Amino acid sequence: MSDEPELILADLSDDELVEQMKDDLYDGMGPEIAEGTQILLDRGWDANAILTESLVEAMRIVGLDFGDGILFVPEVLSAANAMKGGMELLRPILAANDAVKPTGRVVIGTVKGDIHDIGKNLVAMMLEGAGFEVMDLGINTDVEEFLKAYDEFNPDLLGMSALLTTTMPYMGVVIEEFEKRGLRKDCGIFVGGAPVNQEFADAIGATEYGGDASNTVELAKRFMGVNRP
Ligand code: B1M
Repeated sequence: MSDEPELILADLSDDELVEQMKDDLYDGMGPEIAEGTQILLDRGWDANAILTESLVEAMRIVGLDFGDGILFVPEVLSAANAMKGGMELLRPILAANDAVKPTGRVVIGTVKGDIHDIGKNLVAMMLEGAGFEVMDLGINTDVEEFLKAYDEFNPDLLGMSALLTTTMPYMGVVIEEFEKRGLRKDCGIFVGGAPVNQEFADAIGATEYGGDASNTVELAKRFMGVNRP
């Protein structure tokens, strides 16, 4: 048995709790992440601040250590699962905005070959919160699935996420196909994900590059204002 006193998350100050949550996410401690998230919510924290200051920041550190060979896939997966536990609590808050009329329709997916979905889920959640109707195609989405969703859902926007340098070129494949079929005039194409940048987005002819989830929502709202007065 350890002599260490039991750590009670609720006894920590806000700053201490945020630091502890970063450690816990790094260690893949799902229940502690859910508990910490709930405590911050109960203390009146904004859902966005909880996301950026604790969950996303912790995942950034996980990514750095993964890149440096300090962490391996199983540990990263546990961290990702722990993060999802926190996000589930934030989802209803980020997605709830009853006063908002439908702003537009979005089809979103992580592109073929790529199974990273945390950032894409965050973008989808926040778009929902801004009143967009979102059809989420999940991960590993190929061009046929994007086209089928376009036919079924008639979106104003198509969103693609890629986290790997090897999968980001596939966004260009999808854009080219939409272009070829003359679908671009009715549908903006947004791209994002950690390795994507403005230069790449411009090179493949995307309508917009979303650096993070809130910036993407702002761009999407602006796009709707400009294109659908
Ligand atoms: Co992966 N992985 N991973 N991984 N993983 C990265 C991306 C990596 C950078 C880690 C590293 O080496 N430092 C590296 C890629 C290197 C490269 O391409 N050059 C990498 C690698 C190599 C791999 C594997 C190949 C590892 C292996 O198997 N050997 C493998 C690939 C599997 C595959 O996809 N085929 C793999 C697997 C995994 C896990 C399954 C273990 C797990 C994913 C779990 C999941 O998503 N359900 C995982 C994770 C968690 C990561 C890191 C650590 C974190 C990603 C994340 O969730 N970030 C990541 C390192 C990193 O990115 N720093 C890494 C938090 C999230 C909120 O941020 O997704 O960037 P992000 O989203 C942001 C913005 O980018 C933006 O808004 C979001 C919120 O603000 N955004 C958009 C995202 N999509 C958008 C779309 C938009 C607009 C904005 O418009 C539509």
